[in-house]
Amino acid sequence: NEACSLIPEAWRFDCYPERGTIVTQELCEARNCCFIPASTSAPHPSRKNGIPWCFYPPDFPSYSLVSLNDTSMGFKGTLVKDVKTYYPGDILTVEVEVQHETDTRLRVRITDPSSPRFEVPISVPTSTKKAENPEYTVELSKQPFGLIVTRRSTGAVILNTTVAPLFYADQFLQFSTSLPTQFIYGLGEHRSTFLHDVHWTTLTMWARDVPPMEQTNLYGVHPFYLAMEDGGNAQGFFLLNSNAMDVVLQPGPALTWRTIGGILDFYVFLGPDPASVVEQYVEVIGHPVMPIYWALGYHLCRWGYNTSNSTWEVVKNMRNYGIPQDVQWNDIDYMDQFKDFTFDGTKFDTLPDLVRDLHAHNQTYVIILDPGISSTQPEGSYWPFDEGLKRGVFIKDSEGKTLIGKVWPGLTAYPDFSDEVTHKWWYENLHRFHEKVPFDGLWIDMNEPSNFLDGSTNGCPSDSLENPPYTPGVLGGLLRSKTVCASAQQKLSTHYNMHSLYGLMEAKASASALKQILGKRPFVISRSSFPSQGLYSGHWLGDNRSLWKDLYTSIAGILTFNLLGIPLVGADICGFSEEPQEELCVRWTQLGAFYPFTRNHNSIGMQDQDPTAFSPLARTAMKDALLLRYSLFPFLYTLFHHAHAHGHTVARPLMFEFPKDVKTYGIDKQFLWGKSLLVTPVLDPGVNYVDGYFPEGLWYDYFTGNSVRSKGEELRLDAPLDKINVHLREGSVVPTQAPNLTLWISSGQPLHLVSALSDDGSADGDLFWDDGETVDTYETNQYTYIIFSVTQNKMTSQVLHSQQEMSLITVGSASFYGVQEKPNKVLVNSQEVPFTYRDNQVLSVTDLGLNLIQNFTISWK
Ligand code: MIG
Repeated sequence: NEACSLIPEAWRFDCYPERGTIVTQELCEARNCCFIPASTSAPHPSRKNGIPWCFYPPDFPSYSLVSLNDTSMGFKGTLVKDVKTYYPGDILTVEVEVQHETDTRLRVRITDPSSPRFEVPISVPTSTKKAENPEYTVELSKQPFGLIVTRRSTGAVILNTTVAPLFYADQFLQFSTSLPTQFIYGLGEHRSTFLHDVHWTTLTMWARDVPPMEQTNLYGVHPFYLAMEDGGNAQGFFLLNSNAMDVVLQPGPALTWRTIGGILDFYVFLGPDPASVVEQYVEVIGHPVMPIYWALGYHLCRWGYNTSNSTWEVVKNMRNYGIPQDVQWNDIDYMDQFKDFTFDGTKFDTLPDLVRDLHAHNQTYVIILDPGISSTQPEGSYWPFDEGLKRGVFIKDSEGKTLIGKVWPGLTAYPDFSDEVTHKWWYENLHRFHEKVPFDGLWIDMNEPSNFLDGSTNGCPSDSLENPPYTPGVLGGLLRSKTVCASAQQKLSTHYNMHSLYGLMEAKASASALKQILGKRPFVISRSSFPSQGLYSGHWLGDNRSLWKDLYTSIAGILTFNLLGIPLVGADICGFSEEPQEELCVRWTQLGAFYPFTRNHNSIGMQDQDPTAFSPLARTAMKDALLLRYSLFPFLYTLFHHAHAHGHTVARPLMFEFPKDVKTYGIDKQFLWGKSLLVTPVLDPGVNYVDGYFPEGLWYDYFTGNSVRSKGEELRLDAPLDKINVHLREGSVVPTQAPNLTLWISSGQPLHLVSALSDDGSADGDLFWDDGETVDTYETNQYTYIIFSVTQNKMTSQVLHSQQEMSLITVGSASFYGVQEKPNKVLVNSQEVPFTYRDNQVLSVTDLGLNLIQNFTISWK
């Protein structure tokens, strides 16, 4: 067929995505598709990552648009199709609704007008007024139906779904679009480079407990991408769907969404810069919460401390060595036979004392909780299960009986967090346990939910939920693989629809319970995640290994989650599984000091890897890295405020700040904090230097103030084992504090302001400050917000908001990098003060004692 061979390989859309079938010409043609063996790929690539041999012809039957009406938000049309596809449950008439929600946000919903289908139960903004000056235009192709969205200002195509047919069957919904360029990011949770590879990559989404590896579905699900257009504009796309799905990237460049349930409900974001795309996305899914201050301190954890006393020992050693630590954690070994809401009365008999000791030292304590509730305890001996059963909080099997799986405590039932009744029960459990062990935060693990069995002790029925006509490329090949049955029933819907929402809903229940118990901002770290997760928790990247490769891939993971609206994210510092290595652990602690969430965690049976376990040299290097983090707390805290208030990223890819510089697009060995601080970690063994890319401009060594001017080039930096390279971008002011053992202490210290002047002598920065733990201080005006700006030899602080009862810190000192000539005098609020000036153009003043909430000036002549 000539029409077939005219389709370039890069634009062939797979007509036979089923795995495990050798696609023959016969099978392919039975689907009315084109069959052309491709030289460079196997007939049925097991991971479907090659050029498809069987692909849709241009005239493949699809929907046509038969009517179109204006609505208050845009328009509504009806699509019909007369030929059924080879998937059962074809819905031959569907409705498409295009809503011009804002000038930079378009929403499209394709639904079944004859019967309601599952929709993801997260709250999204509702608009009632059509956008007045949309930055997009929407064009429809009638037959076959397709949607073309372009950027009004440049004509760039944002979405073009005419490239392949639309499918809308009960358990197979699919559409494809062209991409503006090959530069595409997001689509979590996967282990990959920050920049995705469009050369036939299938990214499967379905929450799964598995140590992160390439090309498989992992713990969380995030159907959102950000893509770059030629010229440096950015666009975003979000498919609001929780069913198991494949996302296929191909070199067209093009992308296919293939999901097995729900509806097609998606958002297009116009940016135009990458940061605005993320802001617009976060506006839809919800802004991440402001973390409690100590969440930004150093966290120490391991699986297998084995006793409360040995946990305590480490805490004491840390104090003795003067290494900062805010939070101590325990893993499942604190529990009595792995049962939630219990602790081992023998090995962990001193746990309550340990927690009291932590509190006495202004430190906090976090426990792990798994969702599985032991179902085999003698009746009357285990309240969580007895009471849960009574209240009907557990997930049911397809026959309505409590579904039983198996996790650490043996046989377990799974709380159904889609039910409010379960939230109440969860809260009561936490409340009762908190009376015994006054924990401060929660680590919710295993919430994919994980199951050591496939499905349940009774297996799963054989029905269309368990064996859908098409199964995405989930690890294990079955939806129930290492989780509960897809056919299980939850309050809101079947597990088939709800599975990947489990971590989100457990986080919601946990955060709300903690808030009630403690009356403070809840601290929750979750393994599984879904869009909106940032409203309730942070995330860690799961079971990495103590390998250099894993040190490197952690950066892409952290940047991706920042783009997904979950800025409080970190990887297990020094690696979870495999034995720790000293040099790696030092480098990892240096990089980890710049993870938004900084936790050292280790697997059971491995050698200790907390900083006190190493040689004095290594230990000191780790301590220095952590002190550096603590000194930057005011800056980091302010970045989290901007994430909360405006949807900004905290750990930020270079391309966000330099979208016109294509050389930054693939960078995932370096990143920024906010717009200002460039982190260039060592990621290789045995070296004392590191190469890093510096976008065009002036950069200052954070520690010395020495400047380098880059033309947009790679520079080689000294990096002995005790050093991590950190540079300040020209034009920034960063607030810091003298570090100490805990953030409680250091955050009471006077501020030191570091200004890195640009060529024209200007710089700006800001500070958000509050009591660190009260819920919603921003919303209820209990905070201070100050901007600092430097121009023409003068720094001005401007208090934009100050509404704080408690006593405030002072501004103690300031340094200015890039002051080109030695001043004759320096004035603070027009009073002359002593100063120092070094030949590397650094001007410093100390002993200022300035009241933070009064405007001040520092000037020099
Ligand atoms: O089946 O609680 O990812 O951080 O140490 C393993 C024990 C269960 C997996 C978590 C890991 C944790 C471990 N958990």
